[in-house]
Amino acid sequence: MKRLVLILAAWRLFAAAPEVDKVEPPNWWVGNSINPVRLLIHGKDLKGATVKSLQPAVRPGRTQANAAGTYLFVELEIQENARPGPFPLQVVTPEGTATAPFEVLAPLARHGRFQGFSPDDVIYLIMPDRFADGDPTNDDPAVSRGLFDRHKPRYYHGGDFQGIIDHLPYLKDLGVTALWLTPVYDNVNHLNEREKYDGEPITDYHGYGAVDFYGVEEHFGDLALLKKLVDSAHGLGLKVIQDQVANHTGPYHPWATDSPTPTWFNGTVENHLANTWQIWTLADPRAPASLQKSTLEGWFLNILPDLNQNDPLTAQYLIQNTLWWIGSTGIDGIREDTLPYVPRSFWREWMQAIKREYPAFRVVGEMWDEDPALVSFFQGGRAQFDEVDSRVDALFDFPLFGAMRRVFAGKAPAEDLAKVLAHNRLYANPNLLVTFLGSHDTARFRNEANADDLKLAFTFLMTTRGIPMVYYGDEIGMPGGGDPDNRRDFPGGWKEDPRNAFEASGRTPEERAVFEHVRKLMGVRAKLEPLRRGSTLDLVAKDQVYAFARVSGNVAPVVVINTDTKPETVSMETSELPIPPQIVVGNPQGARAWHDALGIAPDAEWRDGRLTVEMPGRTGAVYVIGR
Ligand SMILES: [Ca+2]
Ligand SMILES: [Ca+2]
Ligand SMILES: [Ca+2]
Repeated sequence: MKRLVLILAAWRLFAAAPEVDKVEPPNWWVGNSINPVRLLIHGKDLKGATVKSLQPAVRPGRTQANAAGTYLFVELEIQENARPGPFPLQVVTPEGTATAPFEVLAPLARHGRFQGFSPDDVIYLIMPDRFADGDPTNDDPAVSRGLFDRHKPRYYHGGDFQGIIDHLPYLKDLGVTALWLTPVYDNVNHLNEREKYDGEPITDYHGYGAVDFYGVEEHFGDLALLKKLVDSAHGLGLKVIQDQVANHTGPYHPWATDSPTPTWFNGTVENHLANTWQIWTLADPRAPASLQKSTLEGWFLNILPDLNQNDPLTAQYLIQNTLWWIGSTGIDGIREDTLPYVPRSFWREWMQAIKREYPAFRVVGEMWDEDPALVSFFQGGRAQFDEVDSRVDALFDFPLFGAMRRVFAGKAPAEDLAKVLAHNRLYANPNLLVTFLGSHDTARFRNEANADDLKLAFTFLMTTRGIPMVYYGDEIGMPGGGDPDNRRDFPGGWKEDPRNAFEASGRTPEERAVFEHVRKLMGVRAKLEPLRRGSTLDLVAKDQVYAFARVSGNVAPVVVINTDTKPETVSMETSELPIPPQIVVGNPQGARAWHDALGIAPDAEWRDGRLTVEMPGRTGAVYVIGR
């Protein structure tokens, strides 16, 4: 008995008052669909702590700490009558009391925010570090000194939110309607020694290595500037899509060595599976869970801690984090990284939570595979064999990406485009696929094809079904091989650059030609509703020609693409096109000029039910009736 008293006395001697240094989320809204919200408090000596509120309108519930006493979960119910403003909470143990800062926010303002995206949009992908440097004072911040060097392809180059804000008018003029920024989470403030490039450590300038899911990377700006970016974009009629990652953290996230629950990650730093990328097993009814395990739970590159969405506390943390970013910034959509490596049952729950709070909001998931049968499995809209409907709205069209790259580089017949689109039936909604010619993860198309090939590919991209996406710099035909060469700085984004390709006068003749073509295409797509919303009717699909109509109501622009270097006479049967009868009535000869809305190809002639055109080599046209 005496001994026990001594031990207790010693414990009391060493036990210290609780300390709090972080609360996630730092604030929450009155009237939110998630209520109570579950806070994750970080600090010291939190074991056994209870949480008290000074006002009855905010009611803390049960608490749960980790064994180390460094993390404390507490549910917080926010009553409708809670007054917006600072609402510090008291974290109490027998040893003392700490204050946990928290703020109650007024109900969300929704007008012009959380808009979602659709085929009416053209997305523009920006890596914030590589687009434009609007604020040289954050190039080499005090907290993360030494990560900035424009001569090193995997160091920070100085691009930031202000640079994007400064160039919104450029993007508006180009004709894009939505911006996708690669992740803006706070990434590690020192060199990443676990990845090497040319034998040297790198930086996480790309943003995919979060160390704080509620923080903003200091090289880019802060939360207030991100909000300003979104508001400024909205002011010009541009939407913003945030890149989020729920599959893993960066290698240096503090959770990696001190996790909030024992099952926060799949495995530990010392003992985990490596990812085997076998996505196909996830869509295979015959594959046992043991075969799928390394794909769902394996760590990327064997170093990125894989979050365990089957831990209900992890799942709720991730869901609240997503809702918090949306509500805090006003963004319109999410591009979700590494989608297939997370259980689809989690995505269902996550998507339901998003739509409950933001009904028009949309998500596009990264599901990188060129097999439409596999990609379509991951699109929401219907339950698959496992009875799970992921509810994920959109996916990237990697199958069409692959075909476009081959066809327009002259390595495959034009017919291959139609063959990929023939798989539309596999998707719950093929019109919500995001179509693209390249991204930050692929070599640039200009690297393997000439400017004319690129222009022709853009003609197809901007006229086929789906939501087109343009990778920054592709609109001027920027070159660049695989990562990191595909992430060069946009010329003119830095004051010291020798020329400024954001302005016509700073572009080379080739850049000007590509830019003007892309700009014109976006204008025609905006003007011709069927190019965005119409169904697709194939008219000709053969070795060097692909022709199709986009049909909406009684309007049907006809797109003709000749991938051959020689001119080609293209004759199309049009009996299934909804040509307005008054056109025929007003023209007793039955002949009618169709002209190319792009102003490139000669007129097509419609006679006796056939549309015929003499298409020049390597040319695409969008035919519409009359002038
Ligand atoms: Ca900067
Ligand atoms: Ca940082
Ligand atoms: Ca995973």
